[in-house]
Amino acid sequence: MNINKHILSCAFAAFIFTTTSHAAIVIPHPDSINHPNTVLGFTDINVAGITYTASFVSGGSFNDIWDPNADGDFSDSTTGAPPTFWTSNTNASDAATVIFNTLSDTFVILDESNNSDLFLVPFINTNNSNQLLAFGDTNTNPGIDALVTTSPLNKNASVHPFFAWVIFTPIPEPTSLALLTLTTLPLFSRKIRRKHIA
Ligand SMILES: [Ca+2]
Ligand SMILES: [Ca+2]
Repeated sequence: MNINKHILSCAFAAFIFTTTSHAAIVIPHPDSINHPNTVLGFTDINVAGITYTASFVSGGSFNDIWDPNADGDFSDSTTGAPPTFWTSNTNASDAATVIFNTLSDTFVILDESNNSDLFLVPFINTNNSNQLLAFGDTNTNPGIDALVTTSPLNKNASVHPFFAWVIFTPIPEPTSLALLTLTTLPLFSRKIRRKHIA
């Protein structure tokens, strides 16, 4: 093992042991009886006070999901937004840690035939706008895991189908839903009343 690798593995070990997080809830395979260890994603992932659902997308390039016309702008993103933790590697790391811990040695992602738990949570590479960085378990073997920062990846490079990109979607909190109802209902009733008068 060369010195760089050794320093790197020490850094990763420190990272793993100093990060704590709770496990997320598994989104199982639709036929979970025959595919008990295959997951489509997770829900109840809490990062910086917001709760998310995470879904996996197998293979393809970063640009296929977030920047199909490859102009560096996310306005054409298939998710309707930039990657959720694009500008916060702390939050990307926290989100990746929850996924990492929940996958443990138990689960594989999307398709058993891939027998892979390799996932990538992308975040900005400030040194090169054509490339990204990601947190993830970069060893496909479900029994061998290490949460690491990847080497820079080209945004337009297609990855193997056993690589899974992670898409996060915020889940509205019950309180914000209630607030939304409280603030929009009077508006609606005012509109209805006005209509009535007219
Ligand atoms: Ca674009
Ligand atoms: Ca692994």
